[in-house]
Amino acid sequence: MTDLSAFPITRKWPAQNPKVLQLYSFPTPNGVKASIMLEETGLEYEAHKVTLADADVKSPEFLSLNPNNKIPAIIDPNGPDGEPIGLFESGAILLYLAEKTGKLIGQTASDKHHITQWLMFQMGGVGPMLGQLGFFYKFAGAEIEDPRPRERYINEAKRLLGVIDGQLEGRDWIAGDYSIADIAIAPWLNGLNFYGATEIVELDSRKNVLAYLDRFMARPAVQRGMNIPARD
Ligand SMILES: N[C@@H](CCC(=O)N[C@@H](CS)C(=O)NCC(=O)O)C(=O)O
Repeated sequence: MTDLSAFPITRKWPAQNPKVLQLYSFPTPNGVKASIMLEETGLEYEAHKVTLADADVKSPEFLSLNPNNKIPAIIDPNGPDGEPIGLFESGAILLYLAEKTGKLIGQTASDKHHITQWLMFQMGGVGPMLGQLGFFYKFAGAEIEDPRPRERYINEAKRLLGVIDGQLEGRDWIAGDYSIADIAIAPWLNGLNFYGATEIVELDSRKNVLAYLDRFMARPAVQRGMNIPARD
């Protein structure tokens, strides 16, 4: 019997089946990267709902797995060194799952590096910038009178959309074949709908991005992963 008792998070979110991978997440653009990847690879897993409320994401049990209090995080009871492994940061989780399964990370070493490059572009650019756009355009920051932060992130979002649109010219997916780079990027593009920001960033003028998003959202694993764990 696999024993996950060394991971205090399992006291608040007990594993029903400790032999399978444990996902701690919520269906946000960062959270669904992990669930979509798990659905795409067909790995067996159990999803635990960790809401963004302090009582969950800042609980001592969650912090024991991710001291940075952010979803998603995982425990794989079948880690690479014959021992369970806990991981946080969606990009690290995507790379781990891709390497574990040999899926969605390309065929050659060059493919892998190009996919990693676009994954990092999402982690360092698209995610943080669109996240700030959401704050200053839809959430609490929208009330700030000074227009400069809002304009900064609107302009940055537009610029990033231009980069993605250019890269998608003549391509179905961002780095050749469908990969973890797409699983990282596309949920954030979809998040623009949630922010009510598609018009302000002129998404309609980015025809390659729009077609890409449709292609991504049509995948059965994406449709399942977008709602895991269920919000209620
Ligand atoms: N760089 C992190 C970002 C994760 C992140 O920002 N998660 C948000 C939800 S999308 C969160 O858990 N926020 C809770 C908080 O900050 O208290 C990753 O990619 O995993």
